Amino acid sequence: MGKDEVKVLSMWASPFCTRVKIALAEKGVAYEEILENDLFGDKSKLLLESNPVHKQVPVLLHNDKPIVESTNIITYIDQVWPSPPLMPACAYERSRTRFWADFIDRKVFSAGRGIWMGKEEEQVEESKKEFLDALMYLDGTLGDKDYFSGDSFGMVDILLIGLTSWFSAFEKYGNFKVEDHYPKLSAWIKRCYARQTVSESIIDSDKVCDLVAMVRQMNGLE
Ligand SMILES: N[C@@H](CCC(=O)N[C@@H](CS)C(=O)NCC(=O)O)C(=O)O
Repeated sequence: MGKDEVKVLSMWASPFCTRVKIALAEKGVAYEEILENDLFGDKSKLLLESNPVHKQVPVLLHNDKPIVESTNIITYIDQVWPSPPLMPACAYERSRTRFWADFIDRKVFSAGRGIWMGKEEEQVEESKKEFLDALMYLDGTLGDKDYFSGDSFGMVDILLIGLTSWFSAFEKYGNFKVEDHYPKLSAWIKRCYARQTVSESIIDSDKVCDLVAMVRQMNGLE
């Protein structure tokens, strides 16, 4: 095969795109980022053609072939560029990784959205409980380890850390601090942010808070 051409269709505030960027950085794969300007209005022809079902970013274009859905993209990246591996070697640990990947995909971001988009106090409290409960399980499985699979940064770390740039917004509108509830998880976030692959890809949480405030305003929430 000739030289790999890798492109990421992306949007600056998307935590799902952050995941893909971190995975590529971990693998040392150079890529071109193509930013969508108006994800909620005028989507690009390239995005609509590459992800006709969901019409969402991220999309990885590997030699012009589209791969969609961030967790699926990272699995693909790990198979095409195997070093360093993001999945554990043992079948049992791999199955646990897939379980937590699915758990994060189902629970974390949607609960967080419920906090900052909640109309009634009750809805916000319900989402806050859902979010903190999800983190409780994640904190439990992390335990005293440096990373979710032990000593090395891997799949579960990437999937969760990508979402954390939105946590300040969840904290602001839910009136809580993750650190007060889960110091180990909080230390893990700092540990991950100290990695260059994460710090160069992660979104500025202040900018996320500004965006969230704007979306709330547009929806008559403030
Ligand atoms: N499950 C998807 C979620 C991707 C997603 O929600 N992308 C958002 C940006 S953060 C998007 O493209 N939204 C535009 C839309 O839904 O029309 C993944 O993991 O890739």
